[in-house]
Amino acid sequence: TDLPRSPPAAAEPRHASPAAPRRLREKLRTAARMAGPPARTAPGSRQQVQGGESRAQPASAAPPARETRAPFRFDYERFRRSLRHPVRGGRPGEDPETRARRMKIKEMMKFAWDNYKQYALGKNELRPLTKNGHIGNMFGGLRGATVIDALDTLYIMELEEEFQEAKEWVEKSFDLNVNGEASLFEVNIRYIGGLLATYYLTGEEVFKSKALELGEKLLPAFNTPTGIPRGVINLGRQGTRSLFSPCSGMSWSWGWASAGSSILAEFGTLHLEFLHLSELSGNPVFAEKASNPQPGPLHPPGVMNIRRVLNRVEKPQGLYPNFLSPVTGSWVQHHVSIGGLGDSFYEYLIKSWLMSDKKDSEAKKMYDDALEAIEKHLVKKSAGGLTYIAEWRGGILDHKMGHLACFSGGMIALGAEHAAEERRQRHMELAAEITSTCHESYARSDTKLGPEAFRFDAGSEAMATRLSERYYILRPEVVESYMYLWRLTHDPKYRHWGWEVVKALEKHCRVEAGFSGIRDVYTTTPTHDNMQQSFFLAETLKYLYLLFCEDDVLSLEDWVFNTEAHPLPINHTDFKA
Ligand code: DMJ
Repeated sequence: TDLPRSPPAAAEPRHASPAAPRRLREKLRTAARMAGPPARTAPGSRQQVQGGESRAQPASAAPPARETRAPFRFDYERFRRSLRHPVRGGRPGEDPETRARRMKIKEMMKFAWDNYKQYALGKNELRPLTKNGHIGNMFGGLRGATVIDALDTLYIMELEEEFQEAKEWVEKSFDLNVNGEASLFEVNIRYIGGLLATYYLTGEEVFKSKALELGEKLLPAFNTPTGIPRGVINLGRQGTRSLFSPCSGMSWSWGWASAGSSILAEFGTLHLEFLHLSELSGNPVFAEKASNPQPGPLHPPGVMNIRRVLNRVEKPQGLYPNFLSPVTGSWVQHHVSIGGLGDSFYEYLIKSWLMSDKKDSEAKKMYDDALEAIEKHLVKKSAGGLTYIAEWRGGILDHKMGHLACFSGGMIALGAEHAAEERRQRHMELAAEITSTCHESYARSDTKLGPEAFRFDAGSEAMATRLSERYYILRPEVVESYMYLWRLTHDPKYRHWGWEVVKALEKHCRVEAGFSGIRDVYTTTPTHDNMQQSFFLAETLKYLYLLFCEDDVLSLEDWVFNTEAHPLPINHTDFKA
């Protein structure tokens, strides 16, 4: 999803996480990491909850993670041996044009990185016109969003020197000791996702330890009556509140979200990363407290619980609305979208199943059912024959697709690949048609870049009809779908379309000191928005590069990409060491 970059200023602290005594929390953590007698509180004791919303539950101890007294250690070498393909590198005998195109994209990445490094290193994003840095308000005092987002792309592209520069910044300057309001979703997909992916690719401990430390800071967001996390979290350590940091570890709903609700694409886009946090730490707390059947204030349930809540609540026509109350577990209003606010929830269902080596049948069923409802109620064909996915507002269709919704071509193709024959064909066709519609939204503009949203009403076909929807901010979703469709069909048109995007980016978005978004795709002399988004380095350039790589570079048999294009490994359950 993609959310307004306004501060959660209007949000009152509706929910306060419990102030767990620091010593007890540390004991619980140690107990979960090490075998040995788990820390226990008195049977039936109740923890005091601030804020009045959370149910007080009997506190029980966190279970030991392993049946051994040795501290848990993830076996990285074994993991590397489990991969079926090399992770990067060109292959001998490839077509020179493909190689040249890939090298061009690598040069774009170097240009984007070098300018960020020169003018904005340590800030979150580069402002390429004014040649300075942007901090923004999504990351709660964390810095270096572009560094973390770029790490795995630099590594994959074999930009060794630049990768070392980024790594050195993480080692020396990436400070997690911050105290500010962050988007749980954004910190998870960009920072946790970027750090995890880089650890898996390189085996460098610094990335793992930073990911785990940051992951723990996100846990208090789950402290709600239902265990559905809130969208905004103060990254100060829970239990360290003082006059100077009164909100440490507290969580809020976004001020703009209906009635204190949590957003489907936010709480639904944690699963992949949180399962890996548990895998790498040996601590079940991120996934769920497996042997703690009654989660409570000191034992907020992990991400697995989110599905339980979703499976309990009734879905209108089988569809998932975008706003859910973390207090009651019911929908707050009926807006359904496969674009912003809904998008990556669906993506994470199918990818959870793939990441589990197709063992997580619950996720697969939720995905299949959701897609069936979407096909039935939201997929439409325009008068001109273009297939699109409309939005749904309490039963009324809004005939609009956001740029964000264009990821769905790739997602549906990925799911189709693993479906039974009849479904496979139907879904592959649907994926190709949606991707083609998204390509039309680019092809029908003067810049050959697509608008933020396009409509199919009042005679319009795949074009923005409102001034406020004509901008392009270097988003990846369309090239993301090209990459999946290319890998799954090898139809050369996807590489052709990807190359058109490269040319358009060079022509309209490349400026003296980096790449910038543009304010209007329907003019050949667009003005720039002065922002090089971190996802341009994490996603747009990575997907373009992969489009011109052999299929075994970050093979889809070994990796799933999180929603920020950070590759996380599939758990090959049949691998014998
Ligand atoms: C990225 O941060 C992620 O792809 C997210 O899922 C949606 N928005 C941006 C890119 O457009």
